Amino acid sequence: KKIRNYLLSNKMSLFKSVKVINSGKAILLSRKYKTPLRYHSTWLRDNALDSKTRDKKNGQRLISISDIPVKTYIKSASLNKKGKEIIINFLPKKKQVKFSSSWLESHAYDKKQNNLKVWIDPDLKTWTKTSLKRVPIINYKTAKSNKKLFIRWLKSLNYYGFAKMTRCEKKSGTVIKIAKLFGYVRETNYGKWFDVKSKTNAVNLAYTNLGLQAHTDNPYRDPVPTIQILHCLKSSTKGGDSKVVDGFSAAIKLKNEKPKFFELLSKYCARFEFKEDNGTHLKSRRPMIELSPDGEIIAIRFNNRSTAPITDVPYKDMNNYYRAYRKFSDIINKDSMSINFKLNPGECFLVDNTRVLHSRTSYSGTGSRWLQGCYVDKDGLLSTISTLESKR
Ligand code: NM2
Ligand code: OGA
Ligand code: ZN
Repeated sequence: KKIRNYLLSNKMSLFKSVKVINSGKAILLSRKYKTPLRYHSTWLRDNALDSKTRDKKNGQRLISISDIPVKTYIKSASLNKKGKEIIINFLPKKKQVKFSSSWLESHAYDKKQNNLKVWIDPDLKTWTKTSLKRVPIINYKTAKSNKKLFIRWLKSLNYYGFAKMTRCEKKSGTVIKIAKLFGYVRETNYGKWFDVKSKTNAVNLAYTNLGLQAHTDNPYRDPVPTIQILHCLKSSTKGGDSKVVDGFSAAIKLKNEKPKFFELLSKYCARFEFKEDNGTHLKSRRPMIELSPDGEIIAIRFNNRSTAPITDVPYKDMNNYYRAYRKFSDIINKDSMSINFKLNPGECFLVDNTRVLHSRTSYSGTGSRWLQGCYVDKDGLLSTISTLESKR
């Protein structure tokens, strides 16, 4: 109990000792009440924080891997400042480096192997209709004036891959103003922003009044746009209702119910394509469920309208691949998976387009419906969250 209380009350550990191990090829840092941590000599040398290794102004690394001798080893290591600092002496290239113990701890890699084969970033929260209790929502004015609420909302957008904004202006181009609150617009062949309206001779089915099955945008693009904003200017038609579905949640459900199907959709590349007469011809070859090399679900690509003939699944697996595709679609279309709403003028919603799918029902010819959309890069969103948080 004493140990538990200690661990709960102290974010930082007490560092007990540091030992050179493995003939100088590594150190072992012992901590009170916690497992020890090991670090290799080359790793330590590469990550030194002194001004000859890292530029004082911008923090960028000044040395390259070839500047570090292959035979780099640790001659000695000791704790300093009551365990708060570690001093390391390297050879054969003589060099002394100091690390703060807490820095080493927060950059530890000597962890228990993650035995989960498939996993999702623990900083994200997957959801379904019933588990997403409250849609992250903010009004435009608050987003501009209240840092604390704005950061919370941005974090939720990343956490759930979905958020709404209300009381935006009902003026053309507002979607860009919204984008610029946190990031940079990604211009594409559709423009910096685009009108989603029913048109004759539409270059894209999004520009008709047809319903659109839940999809991620632009899977034919490489890289895909990562955040999408859709802002409503007019909505007096019947229909045109919106839906969003967490694709990561759908992928996990598929894996639980049909692990073989999950494997097929993540192992084989699908193909996506989009062609327009104005000189646009986009093609990509990527799986519908993309995993990182160590099994993290990193992206969903799902778009019936733009899936090209799939030619990278061998004959023996194609039948099952289509069964898997159908099953994934069934899961995505389930009522229990989606949040349904109608977007009103002045409102917009944002999705992480690498993860959350969106859809609309078909709508009537009477009345008018006008949305404007744009794409924003997610790295900028994450960067904004990170810098706003560290400023606070
Ligand atoms: N628009 C709205 O990915 C898609 O083709 C969906 C995208 C045309 C930019 C529609
Ligand atoms: C789109 C889209 C949804 C809508 O333009 O990509 O999915 O509600 N539109 O019109
Ligand atoms: Zn779309």
